[in-house]
Amino acid sequence: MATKPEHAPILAKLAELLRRVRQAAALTGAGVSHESGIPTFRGPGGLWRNFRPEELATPQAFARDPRLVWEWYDWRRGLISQAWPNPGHEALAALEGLVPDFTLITQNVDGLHTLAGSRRVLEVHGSIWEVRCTACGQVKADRRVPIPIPPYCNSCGGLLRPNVVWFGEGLAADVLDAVQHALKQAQVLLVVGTSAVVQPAASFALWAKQWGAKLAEINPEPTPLTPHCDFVLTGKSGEVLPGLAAELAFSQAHGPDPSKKSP
Ligand code: BV8
Ligand code: ZN
Repeated sequence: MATKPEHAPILAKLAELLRRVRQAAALTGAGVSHESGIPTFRGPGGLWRNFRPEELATPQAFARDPRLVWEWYDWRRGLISQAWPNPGHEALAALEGLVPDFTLITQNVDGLHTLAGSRRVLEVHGSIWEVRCTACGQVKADRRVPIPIPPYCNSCGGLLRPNVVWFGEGLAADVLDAVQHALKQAQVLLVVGTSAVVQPAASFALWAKQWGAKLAEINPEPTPLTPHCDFVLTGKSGEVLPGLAAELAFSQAHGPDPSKKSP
């Protein structure tokens, strides 16, 4: 997918900045998996049986009806098991190899960044491919599709839950520490495919900015973060990010491309 003409000067400037920095990070949301066929939370197709995620991804919903919540997660696990990383995931994995110190912070639980080859990934909302026993607390990888509904712990017989962070639940303290460390170091933060409404992840970009990072947003739509961003690339991550990775690789190999000198 060729770079949109209006993006070329912005990509050139952003690549030039990334060429000069040691530390950078990316914060991704459901939008980066959209081109892999996984519905976003708030976009069209994001609903399941007319439930909103905020109604199902909660401890209360699980306590009230664990079978219903597991049917939703089983449906999503089935979708994700058929999905492949898209060029946006692959470009972010490439950026990890191009920027000396690159951390990928994701709100997504689908595991596609790791599948695309990203190694330094912080899954701030957990993983849909892990289960946690509500009785003994044991966490295990579980890729059964379909999964028994509801599934029980084979150590203690307790009811298993998805090992994700639900609304009203806190993020894991160690993950939050690692996020803050990465954001304090980052000289550039790419914000990709997130509507920036869910807290505390929606505040990560503003923390990074306060700590001196330049912000670059990649999203087909404006978000509450857009006015705070130094670079705004309006488009799909699977179409924009490969151009950024290519531009950075080129400028690292040859120095900035004089034909693309930004005005
Ligand atoms: C917490 C894991 C306190 C599960 C998720 C009232 C009651 C209770 C809580 C609250 C409340 N008001 C506020 C809160 C806090 C709440 C919150 O923020 N609510 C929102 C709705 C206002 N937050 C919490 O509850 C958090 N915890 O506050 O706990 C606490 C603190 C300490 C100790 C104890 C308790 C926990 C939030 C985590 C919830 N879990 N996911 C699962 O996945 O099943 S959230 C889930 O939704 C995702 O993980 C993600 O984070 C979020 C969706 O956001 P996005 O990823 O941005 O996706 P979205 O669909 O919104 O947007 C997609 C974007 O992509 C769009 O902008 C679109 O334009 C763009 N796009 C589309 N296509 C593309 C694209 N971009 C690029 N390329 C494309 N091709
Ligand atoms: Zn158990």
